[in-house]
Amino acid sequence: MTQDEQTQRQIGRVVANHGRHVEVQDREGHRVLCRLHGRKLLVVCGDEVEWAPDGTDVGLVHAVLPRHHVLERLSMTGRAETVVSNLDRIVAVAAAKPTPDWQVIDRYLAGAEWAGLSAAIAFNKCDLGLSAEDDRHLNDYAALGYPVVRVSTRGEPGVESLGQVLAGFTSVLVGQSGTGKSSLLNALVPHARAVTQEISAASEEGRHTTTHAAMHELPGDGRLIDSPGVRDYAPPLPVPAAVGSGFREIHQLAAACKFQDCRHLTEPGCAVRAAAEAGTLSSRRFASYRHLYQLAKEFEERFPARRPPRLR
Ligand SMILES: Nc1nc2c(ncn2[C@@H]2O[C@H](COP(=O)(O)OP(=O)(O)O)[C@@H](O)[C@H]2O)c(=O)[nH]1
Ligand SMILES: [Mg+2]
Ligand SMILES: [Zn+2]
Repeated sequence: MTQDEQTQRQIGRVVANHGRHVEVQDREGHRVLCRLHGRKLLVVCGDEVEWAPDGTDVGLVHAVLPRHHVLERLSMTGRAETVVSNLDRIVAVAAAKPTPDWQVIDRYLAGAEWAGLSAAIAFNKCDLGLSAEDDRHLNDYAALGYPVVRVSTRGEPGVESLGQVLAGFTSVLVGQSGTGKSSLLNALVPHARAVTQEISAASEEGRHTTTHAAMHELPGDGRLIDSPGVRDYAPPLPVPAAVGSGFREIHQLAAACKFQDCRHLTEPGCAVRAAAEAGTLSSRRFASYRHLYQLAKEFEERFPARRPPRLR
């Protein structure tokens, strides 16, 4: 590296990721399109990077600085793939339409617990009404201590409550396609102009309009990342014995199980199963736990060399 290159290197933040190109925001808030130096460099939205102008309008990213909290997903090969980095909070978005998949929400929440990330839930499209069942699920999450907001980008109740949940944090919107993540971003950040799409009437499923993660500055304080929707999300799984720590109430109940290493499946004296039978633990949450436990077991058997993530 020449002296000249050295002095030109600066620290910036990746605010959009287009594959081999990324947009880096410099200290003055200007966005610069950059190429990645070397094929091995893996960069995600939210990364702090060392970059330098390379004499054209396009800059060059040389290195990624150490990341703190990250959102990861489990790949088909059992690996953890980083989706976005340097986060404070994930906001799981569900909506009156398409029909909510609460198991996916539970997987996001469990992943957040394992990763040491704070998590909130936004229920969008309340203008379409809120079923008694969805309302009950939302109340259950609020009782567990997760911030829950009911919002709409089309009229009442608006998005102010979500703005309050996001203030001062770097957050990412996650959840099924078509729940209105990009619309929420547009409502909160007037100049974001994220692309949104009609839900196809035939499948009731949103199509993936958002193709890459992008970060926006919230008015006031805080940053918000819109992410591509996923049909089926799973976080990197810890060893099966640690799966319970992704479910706050199960983690708490487990202290009263007869066996310290209780998996809450068939063991006698299981306080978790007893709570599910008595109705004090949501049977749906318990089902989500068992599902993730099985998945963790499967991955352990299929990928014995895999290193499960360390819990935070
Ligand atoms: N009725 C209603 N429709 C909404 C609301 N928010 C978004 N939509 C619609 O839902 C569809 C999917 O929105 P989009 O933001 O692309 O969802 P994303 O896939 O989660 O980013 C679009 O047709 C939006 O206009 C809302 O609050 N109420
Ligand atoms: Mg979108
Ligand atoms: Zn138990």
